[in-house]
Amino acid sequence: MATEVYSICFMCTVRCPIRVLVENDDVKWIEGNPFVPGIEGALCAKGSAGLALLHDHERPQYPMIRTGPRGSGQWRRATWNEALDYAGDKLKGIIKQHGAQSVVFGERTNLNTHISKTFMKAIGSPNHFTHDALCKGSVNTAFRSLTGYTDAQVGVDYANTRYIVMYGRNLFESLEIKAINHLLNALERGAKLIYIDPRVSITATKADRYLMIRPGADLALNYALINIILKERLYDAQYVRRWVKGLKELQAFVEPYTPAWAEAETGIPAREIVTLAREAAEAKPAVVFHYGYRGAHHPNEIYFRRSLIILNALMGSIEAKGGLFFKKGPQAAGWGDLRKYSDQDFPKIKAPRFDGSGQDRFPIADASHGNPQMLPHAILNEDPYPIKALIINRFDPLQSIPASATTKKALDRLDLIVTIDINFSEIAWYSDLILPESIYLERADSIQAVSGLKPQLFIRRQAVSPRYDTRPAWQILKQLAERLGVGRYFPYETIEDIWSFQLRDLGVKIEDFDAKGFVSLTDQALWWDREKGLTFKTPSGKFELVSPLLESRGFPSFPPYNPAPRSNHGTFKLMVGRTASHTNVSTQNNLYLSELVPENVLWIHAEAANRLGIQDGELVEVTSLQASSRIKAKVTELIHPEAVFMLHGFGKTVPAQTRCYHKGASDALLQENTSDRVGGSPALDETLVQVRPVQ
Ligand SMILES: Nc1nc2c(c(=O)[nH]1)N[C@H]1C(S)=C(S)[C@@H](COP(=O)(O)OP(=O)(O)OC[C@H]3O[C@@H](n4cnc5c(=O)[nH]c(N)nc54)[C@H](O)[C@@H]3O)O[C@H]1N2
Ligand SMILES: Nc1nc2c(c(=O)[nH]1)N[C@H]1C(S)=C(S)[C@@H](COP(=O)(O)OP(=O)(O)OC[C@H]3O[C@@H](n4cnc5c(=O)[nH]c(N)nc54)[C@H](O)[C@@H]3O)O[C@H]1N2
Ligand code: SF4
Ligand SMILES: [Mo]
Repeated sequence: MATEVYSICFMCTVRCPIRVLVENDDVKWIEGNPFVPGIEGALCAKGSAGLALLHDHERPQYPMIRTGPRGSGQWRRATWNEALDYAGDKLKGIIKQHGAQSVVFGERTNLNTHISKTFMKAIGSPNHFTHDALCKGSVNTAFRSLTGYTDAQVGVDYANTRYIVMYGRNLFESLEIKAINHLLNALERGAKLIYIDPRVSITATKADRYLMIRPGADLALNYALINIILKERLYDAQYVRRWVKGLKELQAFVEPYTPAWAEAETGIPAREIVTLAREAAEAKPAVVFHYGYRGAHHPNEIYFRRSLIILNALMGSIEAKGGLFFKKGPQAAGWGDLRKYSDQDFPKIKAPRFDGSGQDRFPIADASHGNPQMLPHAILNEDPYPIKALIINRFDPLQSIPASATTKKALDRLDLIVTIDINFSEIAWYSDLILPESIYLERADSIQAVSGLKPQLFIRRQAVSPRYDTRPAWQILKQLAERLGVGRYFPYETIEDIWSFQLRDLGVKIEDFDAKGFVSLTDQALWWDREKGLTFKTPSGKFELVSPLLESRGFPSFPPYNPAPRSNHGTFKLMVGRTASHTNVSTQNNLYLSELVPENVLWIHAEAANRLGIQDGELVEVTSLQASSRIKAKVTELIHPEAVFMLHGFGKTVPAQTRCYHKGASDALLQENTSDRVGGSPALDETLVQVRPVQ
């Protein structure tokens, strides 16, 4: 008999609600949860490929202890007890000799992050980091500097927008299903989409207007847009008067940045810039200047992201239907809050963080996430102190931190690397111990509260039993904590214990999820009153153009524009991005997805290719100051002549992943590890490379 299990997809981080058809403890079918507005049965290619992941024998099947040199692929099978004892003993020795701060835990934020944080607080180390800075740290800081909220507390009302401008937010490839469905509906109703990118992405092909911009010059475009909007009084005067502080300063600052000036910097004709400003203003306040998702492109990222958020404020679109909104949580809908284990009382930690997050190095970055790109530096230079052990969960520092040759050198200095993963990732293969997690279809996880206009709760229920000798991370971490003498902070045995702990103050029962797999906490979209009810969390309670957060740490709110470095004939800016058929660095070995997109290629402009004697489909060598790699060329007119582009996540070196082994090139190997020191993100699209044909 087939049963239906409502759960949450985890083929990528978007976590769409799903319905799984199960028969004889096997998954027969996966589809989007039909009851969730915006999902209504939809699933992307990656979501469907969860079936291939479940049955993949090329994933770790039991705990493994390294027997040969790191990365040699020599392992022995261990029992869970043996593996956990091994990690526990090593960690105890390291903590005793070097202090708890010498242990770093890195993960991609997930439903159990409150449990990972509990683990680190319990052992007394300040060094838990998430991927956030590598993804959107500068967007986070930009939002905090203007509104007091993080980017995670803000959303886009795609469904009702009338005019949306996206700068390299390649939504139709770098997917969020709900957002796409809502936007497609809005476009059908006549909304306009303007897309700006040095490369003609799939989203460009869906746009009403596409503007090819010189790489790294978006801030110049935005300063010119602000210039015109202020000069022609195209802004929402009532909203701005009521909520925006510092307009005079902004006006004086943008004075020299005219559309004619921006044309020279961006390559976008001045009249196009003026048209964009006027069209957007006509649709206000149902306008979105999309603030982006991966905001890790250039060293001035925070100022670019600030300029986007400022454009929304000028349009009066913050907390406006069809614009941006502040996400409302369970409490805003009259319920209690979801509890977290990480809110227990822990002994105070005195040591500073390893990465300088919220301290000297990145004074205003979000220290609750940290700055993982500092890991290699901190280990290699023992700055600020020795780091000896790394625990990794659902994150791959060897592909997700730029300049991976340096990362590898740093890893060589560690006494212990433990990886919790579902794949033989680059980091798993380079570890001393692999603790394999059960995949999302084989496990249940902590309940998820999704804030928004209509806050909801979702639950990942286990669809089938684990195919192999694997465990959920919440269990692994508790069992490791027990070996370190801090098991008391993990007062649960089963997932039901975790759920009832989480739900205790909320007013929702676990049975409430049964019918549809989720709980809606309100029927009404929750908007704040635009005249009286906006609550910006800034010192003045307003949208602050001149930012105390920035200025108190010596950073200007409006630094003069620095031209984007011009690549000359010999070099190109290396841009990176995603495809609809893969998730960052996770799915390249998936049976179905590796068939759809087996390798990455290097987009290069036809004129440049011609000059260099490069033919379409031929192997080329790409060289940066960090490394050289070989990859096939895709010769095209659809990219700016100063840039080349490759997909992120290829160039794998783990022989156990036979389907993607040595396919394409790794962007992380080529990239420089330089950062936006104000906003906190690495500059992943800033590396200059040379390209030559392989003879
Ligand atoms: N060079 C370069 N670096 C980048 C980027 C880039 O474009 N280029 N992009 C940045 C961005 S935007 C982001 S968000 C980060 C993402 O960085 P990562 O988090 O490293 O990337 P992911 O592919 O999301 O996931 C990484 C690991 O999680 C494992 N995994 C997947 N599912 C599970 C699970 O259920 N349990 C466990 N334990 N592990 C699982 C995968 O096998 C994989 O090894 O990278 C950033 N770094
Ligand atoms: N299918 C799929 N969907 C995903 C993911 C995935 O791995 N696969 N990952 C998720 C994650 S973690 C993230 S962060 C998001 C990322 O989603 P997006 O932020 O949309 O990012 P990317 O796919 O990295 O695309 C970056 C785009 O920026 C362009 N670009 C590069 N330099 C510049 C520039 O100077 N100016 C402008 N205007 N554009 C530039 C590139 O050409 C590329 O098209 O996607 C999410 N969704
Ligand atoms: S976007 Fe696709 S892969 Fe990501 S959670 Fe949704 S269905 Fe799964
Ligand atoms: Mo990301």
